[in-house]
Amino acid sequence: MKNPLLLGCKGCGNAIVEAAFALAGVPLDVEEVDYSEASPTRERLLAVNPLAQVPALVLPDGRVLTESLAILHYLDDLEPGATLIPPPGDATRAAFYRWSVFLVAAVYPTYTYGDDPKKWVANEEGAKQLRESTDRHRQSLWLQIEAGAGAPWFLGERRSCLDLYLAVMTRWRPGLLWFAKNTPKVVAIAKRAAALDAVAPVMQRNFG
Ligand SMILES: N[C@@H](CCC(=O)N[C@@H](CS)C(=O)NCC(=O)O)C(=O)O
Repeated sequence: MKNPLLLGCKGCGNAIVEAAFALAGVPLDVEEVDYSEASPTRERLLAVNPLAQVPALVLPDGRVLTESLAILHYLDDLEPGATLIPPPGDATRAAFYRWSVFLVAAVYPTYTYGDDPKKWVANEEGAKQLRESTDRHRQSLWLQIEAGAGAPWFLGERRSCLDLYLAVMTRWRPGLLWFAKNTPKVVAIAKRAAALDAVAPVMQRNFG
């Protein structure tokens, strides 16, 4: 195996990683897997990532990297010129730390527990409540992100992989209409990032 291999599914968080590799100009192979319980490719995903989540990256030497932000840090080490992460000493680095972890540690779990809520609670009523409460909580998180957003990129003049998270995550619940109405700064950044030459084909493949 010559290139890193990314396990992912269409429209999932692996699109953030794919976009970052494209921006960095690092070749990447992609393998489609489906994390759902009944899927024939779930065993394959579990063998790579026991958490059964995508993205999961297999490096050419066999090492495995999971967690989107960890993969982006790895890629930034490989290609610091790709402007994924503000370099040490940059004034935006503290904001990058804050909001990158906010996206993966606050926003992402609302999907983990809300996408298939039956996994986590005893009955249908509980599942309905968990779906509603995680959907509601996510909206309040996005309003905080909107309040922290700069222009033309999230960090202001400096582009970063935060913009890629926004490009992909605004395609998920609560949906583009909600984002357009409630988080116009986030949407402007997301659109700008999705239109980058390297990123547009990734968006097309995942959401087209
Ligand atoms: N913290 C992880 C979250 C990854 C994640 O939740 N991915 C979703 C797809 S977008 C997934 O695999 N969901 C299936 C599950 O959680 O069981 C990351 O940042 O990579």
